[in-house]
Amino acid sequence: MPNPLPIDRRQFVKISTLAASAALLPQAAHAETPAVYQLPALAYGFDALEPHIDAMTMQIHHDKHHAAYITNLNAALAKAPELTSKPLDQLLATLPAIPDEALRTTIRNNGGGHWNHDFFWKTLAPAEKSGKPSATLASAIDAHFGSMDAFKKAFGEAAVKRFGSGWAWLIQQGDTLKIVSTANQDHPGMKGIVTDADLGTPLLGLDVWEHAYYLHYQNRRPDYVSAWWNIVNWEVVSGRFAAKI
Ligand code: MN3
Repeated sequence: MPNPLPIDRRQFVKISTLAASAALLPQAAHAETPAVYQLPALAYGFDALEPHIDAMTMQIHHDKHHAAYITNLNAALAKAPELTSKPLDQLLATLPAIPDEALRTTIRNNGGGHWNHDFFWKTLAPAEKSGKPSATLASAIDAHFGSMDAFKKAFGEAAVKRFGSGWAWLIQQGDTLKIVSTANQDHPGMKGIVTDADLGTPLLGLDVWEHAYYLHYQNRRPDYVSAWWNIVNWEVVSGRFAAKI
């Protein structure tokens, strides 16, 4: 008499595994969704930061430059889907683990570009909403730099002295505040690239690429840096700081 069982155990295990995989599919697809990066909308109009940053600069900066970083990042990740499971900040923190040098460089430049710009837009506000640092952040700035004016001077020097394109940053490292600058689209969290140590959490970042200011300020980067203080969103910056203490 033939075996009445329609499937043997090995087949059953295989079918069960397939069923389990199918059940997991929607979850897996969901987990991958954030890796397809999209251009975030600004919380204010292109002209909202005038006269400190002009509307055309904002529009080109956001719609063309930032968009291009995202397009290039998505194109790179489409060829390396195994990298899409990591949130962007973790991907940037583990760049040396990407063996393909061309891919690593593309993600360094464009992943950094996306992260830095997303952070930058959120750090800005129309001048009438710029506000002030929280009391705890203000006292930490006083303690680390002597005064708010001394902090602005030191930060401005880091921004102006960054040769070529790059960023100036205020970083919180434990209970210490530091000013650093990075080249190109490098991000302070790029371990093994920008730094071997953990630099901490960026609180404030200033884009000093010429595309950020050239239409209005031309070669006068120091004027752009001075004007930029008028449109810092201190509520957001203070919130980043408060979240760490
Ligand atoms: Mn830029």
